[in-house]
Amino acid sequence: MIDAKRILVTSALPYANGPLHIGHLAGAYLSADVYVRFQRMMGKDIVWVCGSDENGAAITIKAIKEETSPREIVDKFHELFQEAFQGMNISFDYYHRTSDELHHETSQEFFRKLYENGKFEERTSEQYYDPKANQFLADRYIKGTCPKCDHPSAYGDQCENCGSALSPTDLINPSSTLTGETPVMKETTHWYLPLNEDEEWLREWIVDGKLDGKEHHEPKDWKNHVVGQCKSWLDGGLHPRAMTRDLDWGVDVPQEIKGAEGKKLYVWMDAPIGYISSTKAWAAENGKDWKDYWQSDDTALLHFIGKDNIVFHCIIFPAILKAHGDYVLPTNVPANQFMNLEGDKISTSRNWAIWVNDYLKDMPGKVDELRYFMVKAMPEQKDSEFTWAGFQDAVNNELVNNLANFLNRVVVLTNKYYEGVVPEFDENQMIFGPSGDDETSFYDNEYLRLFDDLSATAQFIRDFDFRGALNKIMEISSKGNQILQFNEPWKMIKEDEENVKAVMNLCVQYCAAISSMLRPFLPTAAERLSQLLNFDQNFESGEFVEMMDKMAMGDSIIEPGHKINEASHLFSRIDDEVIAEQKAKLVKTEAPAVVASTPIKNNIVFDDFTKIDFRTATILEAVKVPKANKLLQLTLDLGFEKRTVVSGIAQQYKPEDVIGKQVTLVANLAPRKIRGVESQGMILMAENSEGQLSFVSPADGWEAGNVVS
Ligand code: B3M
Ligand code: ZN
Repeated sequence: MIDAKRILVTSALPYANGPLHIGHLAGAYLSADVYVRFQRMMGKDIVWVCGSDENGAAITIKAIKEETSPREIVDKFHELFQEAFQGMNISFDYYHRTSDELHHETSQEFFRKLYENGKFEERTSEQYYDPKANQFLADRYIKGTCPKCDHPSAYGDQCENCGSALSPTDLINPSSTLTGETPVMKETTHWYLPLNEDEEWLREWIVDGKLDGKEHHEPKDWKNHVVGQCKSWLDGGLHPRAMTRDLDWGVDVPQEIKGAEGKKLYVWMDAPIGYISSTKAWAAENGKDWKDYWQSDDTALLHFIGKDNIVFHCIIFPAILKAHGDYVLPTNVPANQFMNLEGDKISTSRNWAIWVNDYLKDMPGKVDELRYFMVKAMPEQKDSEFTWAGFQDAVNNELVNNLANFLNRVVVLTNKYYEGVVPEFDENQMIFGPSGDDETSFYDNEYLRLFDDLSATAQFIRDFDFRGALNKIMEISSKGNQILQFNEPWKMIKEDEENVKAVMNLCVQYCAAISSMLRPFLPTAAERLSQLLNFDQNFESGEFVEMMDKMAMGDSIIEPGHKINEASHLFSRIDDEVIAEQKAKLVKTEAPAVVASTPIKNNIVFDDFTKIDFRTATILEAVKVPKANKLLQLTLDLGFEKRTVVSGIAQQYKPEDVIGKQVTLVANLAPRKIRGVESQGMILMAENSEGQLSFVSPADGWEAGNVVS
């Protein structure tokens, strides 16, 4: 359990290369939101930071695929992320972005400190290189078979299937994700973090909870699957890991360092430092000292992530923090496993996902319903499953038939019998408890039982067991329904009014308790329930603790005489048609080999085809078209004449790389002005499903000007 003076919570920075889906929510965001909202209710000094992860190959490859710039990609998704998080009531204290200048400065300061303290090993070695794309291949620029689990598409830095940290040279049958080419080896220099030297203290820290010989955290508080993964990496032996890359997008290696030109920080070095820069930005806007949260032993640091990020948050980032020396290490990394969808892995590339932005558009006003089911099905200890049928069942049979039914009956009956005024009651009044066992019990016993259930719910949350906590809240609601069922106030009102007063008063306390504890999970519904009870429970500064103290003393949460408002429904059923519509949207785009990524155009007749004059040609010159980052101006040799042609290949090919290339030209395409340049024809390019381009060329050394038919 966390009992530090301050709590700093981070959630994995989503890569700004694709929209958020429910798997992201299930991993690093919804669990953290429940935890942070609860700790705010407890009056804790807690800060929660996140931001968009805008560097690294994930971004640049997307930019190439969409024939645009990395800047346009990150701006698009940064905005989409904020819409999605706000829509789902994910309540970060600060949401930053790693393309921000403050982040670059923070990351460079960090790198400079490690460099100056001699924490890096500078190494020149042979690295995979794609001669066609003129690009060194690391991280997501290269993929191959994972040496650990045989997954066919492991990346150069990690296998997303088994989570293993890899290096490009670990991959079996590697290929360039830019051009598909088999890479060659080429010398380059990088700065390595000698993780092998950290093995011993990392093992003691993770397995024994000790750091520098002192107690750091309770090892049993860490999830078994997190410790298990870390142990297997440690047992496999850690190796020096390059902390820089040959890239043209990301955080520059501080330029005063010799050999830094053209080098960027490895994205998994700068991204976690994004937590620090986000905290700095928050502190600056809130008059706080960020060092109180990152450089003080009074702070407990918690990383909320998905299991594919464990190695980076439990091994690599802690090693970077330790190498710096001024920073705290995480007290816990309560990583979730994966949420699957309708029997298959969620997959962005195969469009097998429920996109958060789409859900918010399709299901307006159903945010708490999704939050409810996502917590209920949260992959806390093992992978879990989202099914639309399960979602509908949870909403209709739990939120509507259990929770809303109980709350509504209490508000309706209190208004009916007492005009909404919470009745006085006789403390010695005997009532049937929720178990409905024969002997009745005192009101006080039942009220104390409610207090115990609330306390148990709070402990589940502190233990990062959000499913257990939500289940407990629903159990309280079921008990409330049972109290009504077994005491039957609608009958007793004619025979034993004292009993009804005690029963209805107790049920109002149940409603107030549920409303308070629902707040971290279903903030909108909890707020609306507070309004129904006419009972302000904002709890932003610890009032929840006061409420629990009152209950422990046997005092009512809502005093007799308090007037509640009229009933209104908190949740409505979800119809089969709505579910059918959502399921129909789930269409997997299979791997390109199965379906043409672009449908075949309508048939033409042979005469149409003969009108086109295709010729072989050789590229003599190539220059970038000014202010057009996608275009190259080519000078082509047709043997009998030269042509100027403008082509949209600049994202993938540098001018100097296409000189001498033999291409196929559409020679009788009417000339047209493109960005002020007259283009006299068009060269043929093939595009694959990843958006990579390839020339359509005759055999090497072929004559220019030959007819192609
Ligand atoms: N951008 C997300 C991922 O691996 C990655 C997390 C960074 S947290 C510092 O899916
Ligand atoms: Zn693997």
